[in-house]
Amino acid sequence: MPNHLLLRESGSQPINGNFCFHLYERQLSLEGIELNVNISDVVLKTFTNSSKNITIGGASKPVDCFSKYRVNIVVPYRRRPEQLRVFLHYLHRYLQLQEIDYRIIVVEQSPEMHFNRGKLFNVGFVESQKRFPSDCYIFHDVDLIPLSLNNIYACTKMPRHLSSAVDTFDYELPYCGIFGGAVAITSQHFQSINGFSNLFYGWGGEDDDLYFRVSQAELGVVRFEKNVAKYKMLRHEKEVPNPNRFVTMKKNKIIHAVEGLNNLNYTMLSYELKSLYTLMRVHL
Ligand code: NGS
Repeated sequence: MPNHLLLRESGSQPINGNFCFHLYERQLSLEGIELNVNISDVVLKTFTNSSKNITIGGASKPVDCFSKYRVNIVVPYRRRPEQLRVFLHYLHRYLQLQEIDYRIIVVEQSPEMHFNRGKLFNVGFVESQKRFPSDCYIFHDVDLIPLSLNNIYACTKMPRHLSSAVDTFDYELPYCGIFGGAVAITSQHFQSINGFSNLFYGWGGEDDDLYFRVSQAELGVVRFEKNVAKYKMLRHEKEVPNPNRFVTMKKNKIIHAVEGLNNLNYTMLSYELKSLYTLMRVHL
């Protein structure tokens, strides 16, 4: 499996010391970072105060070795504080165990419109590339928790569907083109497919549309085996599906090249470096 993973920007070398060995070489386990699905504000504050090596804005990298993998993790968000707390509490510890050089970026949509997951990812990508560029992105839902440490949070040569074995689907793929949840893709590939569509307001379709874009560009998709790509989905009420999603998907099959990153518009309402994440609040 490690051979499939792309190393961070070519040419990067540790200035002092050595590359990290990472987990597949050390066989650590998740012991010690068990998942707690009820994290209060107080618990998260205690975690923040006690956690070492997370810099303001929610970035971290190993201190005693040079990580082979550097990634920006973008999380679209609105009104799910309980899940965000659980996600941050778990994911920081998980990524630190994996010895990844990472930053967590939360992109929060203002209340006026229906939630637009794809567009929030596009904004997170564009804004992050301006401020803290990375060759590798993970587009990640806040309600998904990776359960195997071997699911290294890095990019592969082909775009990777990370969350292909989710507990709510009995760890099976519900259909072969499913491409939602958590996806890793290089910046170069993401740019080449013109990102996500901006047109999906409401639940559903934007991830299938991304799969279409990736297939059209013949990039291929990779998934790791079931016991590696295992996730727990945190409980939440089912979102109301967007009734227009099939029409939009059909239309996008023609216009995807001119609809996405290249015609993205939004208003940044605020930009804040929180202790455990970088927060971008946007109006779409
Ligand atoms: C499909 C949706 C996807 C969604 C997937 C799984 O039906 O956007 O279900 O959803 N596609 C359409 O509606 C066209 S889940 O059960 O994980 O919420 O990702």
